Amino acid sequence: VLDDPATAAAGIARVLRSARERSLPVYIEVPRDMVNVPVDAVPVLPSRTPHAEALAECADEVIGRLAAASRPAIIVDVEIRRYGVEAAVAEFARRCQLPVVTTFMGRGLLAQAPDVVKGTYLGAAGHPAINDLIRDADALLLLGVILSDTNFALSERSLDPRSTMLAIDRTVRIGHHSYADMPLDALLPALVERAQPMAGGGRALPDAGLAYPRNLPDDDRALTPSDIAAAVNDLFDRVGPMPIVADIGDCLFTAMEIENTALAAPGYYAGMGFGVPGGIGFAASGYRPLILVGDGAFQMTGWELGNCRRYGFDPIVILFNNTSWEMLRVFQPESAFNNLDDWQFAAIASHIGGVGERVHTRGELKAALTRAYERRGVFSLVEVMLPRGVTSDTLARFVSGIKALRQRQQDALAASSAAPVG
Ligand SMILES: Cc1ncc(C[n+]2csc(CCOP(=O)(O)OP(=O)(O)O)c2C)c(N)n1
Ligand SMILES: [Mg+2]
Repeated sequence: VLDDPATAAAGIARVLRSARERSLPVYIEVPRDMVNVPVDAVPVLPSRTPHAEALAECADEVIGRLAAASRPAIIVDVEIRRYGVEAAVAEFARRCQLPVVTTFMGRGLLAQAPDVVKGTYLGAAGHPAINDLIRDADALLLLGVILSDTNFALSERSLDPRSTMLAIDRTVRIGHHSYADMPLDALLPALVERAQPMAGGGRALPDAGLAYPRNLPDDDRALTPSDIAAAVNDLFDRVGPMPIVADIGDCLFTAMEIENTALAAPGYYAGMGFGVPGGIGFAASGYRPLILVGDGAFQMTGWELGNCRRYGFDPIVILFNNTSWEMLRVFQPESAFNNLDDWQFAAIASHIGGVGERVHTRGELKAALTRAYERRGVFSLVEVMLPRGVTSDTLARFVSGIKALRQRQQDALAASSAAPVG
């Protein structure tokens, strides 16, 4: 709060440095009666760098632990983007021959480094090979990883300090000690400098679990969400990857079955309605996005597509229309409020400046996606009709994982209340 003109400039400088260093929003509050008070010029403060000896000790320790492990692995999350170290992480992993996975919220990171990214860690909901890789790791380096349920709810391991090294929020925690003032943009260059092929690196992973669906047959079979992933992978194989903006619902789980490409989604708070407006924001930055959205979320904010004509934006929108809040139904099938009406979204598109097509079969989806890709200057809405009760393979694993977790918790509760007291 800028309530003292004598300290205002220093305060503004400190807060702006923090915004720059952390790539996070900051707040500066100006009281109404202070708006016109003159203050000193605001200096640009230099970024803070860690103590050189502390940095060397920290980097040596990280390297030492990775080198001594027989099954080391790296998990990355959003902070490696905020600190601008994605290329350095890729370089480090390459030189050490270490496998890298992203978290759920970090999906889309390192899209430029497909040789190092093995996939996304979703615990029991993900590919079994990725789950095994992380569950069995005897040294785990977590770079910029947010320890939240969104990332680790279905994890089949505890992140115990003996085998975990966590660099987040300008601190590196190793075992039971930590290095303060150790931001990723200082740590990564120090790690790259020390990188060397590791004894436990270069392990081959079973490819079977890692392959994304492809080669969607051109036939009259009804569609499933995972078919949409296959159709998008086929399109990307032909025309190159597009950035994806996804809403909440099965569309986000389906996105995990699409090749690793730039992905924006409301993973942390899971607020529905982000997809279409988020995609328009993406289009405003000059890229043509692929927007994935469910019919429930489209009911909320889909109409914003009407703004595309004014700006000449031409996003491709794939609408997963299962006439359902399917993500809720999978946990509570008995609740009829999950049934939504058929609003005929594709038919509305032309009235708000776009082109809509409704598809029911695999062949229709392939053809409609190709037409959408070739159509420039207007938005394209491909409304994919899906039967209620059919989910992507990833959401199906997520649901069975959550149900198993709940069961274990209930069993543990029952066992503890049955135990004699004292
Ligand atoms: C603003 C908001 N309201 C409610 C929810 C709870 N919620 C999560 S998923 C979901 C259903 C989404 O339906 P839809 O967009 O059709 O996707 P589907 O689950 O059918 O794939 C709901 C209601 C939420 N995450 N955010
Ligand atoms: Mg739906």
